[in-house]
Amino acid sequence: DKPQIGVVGMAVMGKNLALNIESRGYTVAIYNRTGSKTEKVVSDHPDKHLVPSYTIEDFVNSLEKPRRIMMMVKAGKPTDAVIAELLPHLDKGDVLIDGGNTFFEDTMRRNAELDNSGINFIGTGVSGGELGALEGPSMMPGGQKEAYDLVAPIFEKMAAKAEDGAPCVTYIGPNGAGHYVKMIHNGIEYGDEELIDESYNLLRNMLGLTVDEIADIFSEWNKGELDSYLIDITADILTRKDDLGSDKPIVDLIMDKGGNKGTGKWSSQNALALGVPQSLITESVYARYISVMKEERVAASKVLPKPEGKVEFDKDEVIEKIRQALYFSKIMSYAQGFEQMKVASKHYDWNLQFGEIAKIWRAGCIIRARFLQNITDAYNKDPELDNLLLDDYFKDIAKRYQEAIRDIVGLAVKAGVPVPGFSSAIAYYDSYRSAVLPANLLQAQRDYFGAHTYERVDREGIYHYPWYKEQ
Ligand code: NBP
Repeated sequence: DKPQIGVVGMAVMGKNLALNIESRGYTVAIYNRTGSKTEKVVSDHPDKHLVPSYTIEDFVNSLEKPRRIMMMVKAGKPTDAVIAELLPHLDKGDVLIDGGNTFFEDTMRRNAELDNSGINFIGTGVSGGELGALEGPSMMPGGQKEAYDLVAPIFEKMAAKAEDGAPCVTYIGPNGAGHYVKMIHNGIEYGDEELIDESYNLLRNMLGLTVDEIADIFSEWNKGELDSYLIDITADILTRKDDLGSDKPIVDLIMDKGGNKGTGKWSSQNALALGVPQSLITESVYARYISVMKEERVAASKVLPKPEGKVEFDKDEVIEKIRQALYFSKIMSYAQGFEQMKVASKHYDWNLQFGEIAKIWRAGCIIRARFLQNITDAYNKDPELDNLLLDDYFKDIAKRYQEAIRDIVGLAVKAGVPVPGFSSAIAYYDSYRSAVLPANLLQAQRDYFGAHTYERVDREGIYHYPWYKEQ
């Protein structure tokens, strides 16, 4: 049998995806620029239906037609380099798939360029890390629909399965839609992590709990509406001790400098470009940036005073309020993420299906969580929903938990524990539910110094006030 699909790139993701596809009953062609990696994959897995090639030409020729080739190489220039090498050997109707963490505008460009040569191009988000790639990731494919139909049977088999058995993959939309949705997924992931980290910080530094006690709290929270992969791994992380010998919790020995690979920043930049409020992801990116300024923070901690006086509270009550504040903020974060996708869908003409997107995030990916089902339900009830907050389930949570987040943000500010995520969540909520905002004064200021004009609430038209005329 000729291989039904080929994978280019035998680093951890490509190797694991190839093994995953093979495990679903396919023969998989594999290729890597550095041949020794291909050799190693084959020698480590002698019983698998893997067909190695050591030149691009042999690799392409080994495949069943129309060819299906999945690239799992470093995003950016390497992806263009691999496409340029493959192109002379491909035929019209072949399907090229990019599973890297590619910037969606690159995917839009490549899709258009390849379309001119008659080559189909699918840009797919793949979430779930190394293990997800091997056992079943959540996949977000975008490109020509007819090309997706050619890979759908394989994708549906290789993807994670949700509790109801549904595969965590669906056609997202044309050209860059899949990579766009993956970018927002990653941005939302930044938000989830920031909110969990703020909760941990409050439990640790405002309540003074031990790491073990906090581990138990997260385990407990994971049994309820916060049930999610990230809460689960957080509870696990907090139980782990130093692997280099001391009996300290490993979390206390890890340097507090947050890394990033840019997808959160892309989400924020895109939100700014589209004019969408995206404060949760943006604050999460900033939180990582300020964390990296470790030396400056250490120096500042010695000269800038913290709040004076002690914050009084009932411990158990505050723990429950932090839980509510976390869930409330998470909802604001997803409301913003889906809002951004709604605006993007119109802007790029993608016709995104939000219920389907929430559905394929229920398993396999890093942000998998019980409450994604509530998002799917909300969009099933009303596909045109303006904002998640207007759905009955989310409206009810906001109603019941808003007091808790107000209390927690107040306490945190008093205690001097930074909560940029929680603060921006309640600020977004209060802005969104305000019939009147002070932008009336803003418009007056803009008109005063720049004659930028304004509209009036009591009559139609565009106005300019005679600011410089004596009254
Ligand atoms: P890397 O992102 O580290 O990329 C290494 C691969 O790219 C190797 O196969 C390497 O070949 C190949 N490559 C490079 Br670098 N430059 C090349 C070039 N000019 N021509 C041909 N091949 C080239 O691998 P990874 O961590 O497995 O990730 C693969 C993709 O999946 C990335 O886009 C990543 O962002 C994405 N992703 C990763 C995760 C994760 O959890 N790691 C999750 C989801 C998505 P060589 O062996 O010859 O150097």
